Amino acid sequence: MKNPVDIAVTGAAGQISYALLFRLAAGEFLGEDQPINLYLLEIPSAMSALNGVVMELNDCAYPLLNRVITTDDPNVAFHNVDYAFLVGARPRGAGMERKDLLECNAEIFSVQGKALNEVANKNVKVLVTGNPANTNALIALNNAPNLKSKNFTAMTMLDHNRTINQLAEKSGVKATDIKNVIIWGNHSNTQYPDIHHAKIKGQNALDLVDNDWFIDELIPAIQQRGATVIKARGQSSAASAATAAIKQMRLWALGTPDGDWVSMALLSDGSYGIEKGLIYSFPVTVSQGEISIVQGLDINALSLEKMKITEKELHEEKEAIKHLL
Ligand code: NAX
Repeated sequence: MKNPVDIAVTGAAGQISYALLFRLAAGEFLGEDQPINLYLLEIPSAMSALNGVVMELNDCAYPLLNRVITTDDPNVAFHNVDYAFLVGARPRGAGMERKDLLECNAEIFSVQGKALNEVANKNVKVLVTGNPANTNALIALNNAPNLKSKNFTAMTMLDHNRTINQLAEKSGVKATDIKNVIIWGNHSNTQYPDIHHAKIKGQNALDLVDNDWFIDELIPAIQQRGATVIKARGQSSAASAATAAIKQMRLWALGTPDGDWVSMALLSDGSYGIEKGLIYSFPVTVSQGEISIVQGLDINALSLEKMKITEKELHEEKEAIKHLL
């Protein structure tokens, strides 16, 4: 048996974690020969609920689950961890402005960034799911000067998967027949799901589906998908978010398949003219744990306009919390 890897999950008593933890413990992330230790972080008022989740984890008698540690202290939760799923965040409360939401999450993610900096494994991979995910990731990485900025990504894999699914449904093929979709920008309703480079069974997607459907239906459907799920279910996406979190971290750890890319939000290096220093979703490939932004894609005027809209929103989010960076 391999040595256990240490995995932190924050917001561990929340609904995404309830879908995530059991699948991590079952081996869906790193495989069925990789034991894990789980470090679960919550706020004090949620510790009782978290203990209930741990009882259930233990009741599964998972062969791969070596140890479970629960805590409300980030310095304990991130001690030597190899992977950190930052799921927990403050939801928007009644009467809360967007700026207030950004600020109180900025506080949470600056504390967690500092703790990661101090106590995590220097190669820790940090995936931010908690919203506003891109800007939360920016704050965490800014508070972790001893870690490489490429150790931080925010999650746009759910948006990526949603786009694959809608394109597969529209063209009557399986999700595995779809390749090379892209989510550009922010995990918000300004994101730009782009299928100009997408392939359906190897053929250009836009030769097979109508351009008007892409513009008038697909783009808004993906931008609004989170709200559509809430309307139907009465709660936000949880199992699909957990699936996306496992997929993003797994591909980051083990590499992307040949001939395809995925979308991840990471620190912009200026690729495609996007402002450096924003956490922006790009098409990426991963090899040996290193993420590379796919270069050289043709960007038409429509795409450029939409990429700039979501860049502007991220710029404004960064401005709103600038004093905390
Ligand atoms: P829940 O409200 O069910 O759970 C969040 C948990 O985080 C709670 O148990 C809370 O006590 C905990 N928490 C709050 N502050 C914390 C802190 N400082 N340290 C540790 N734990 C803390 O939310 P859930 O549905 O699980 O969603 C979690 C986050 O994911 C939300 O911010 C949500 O908006 C975001 N999402 C992001 C998605 C993405 O694609 N990036 C999609 C799904 C989801 O909407």
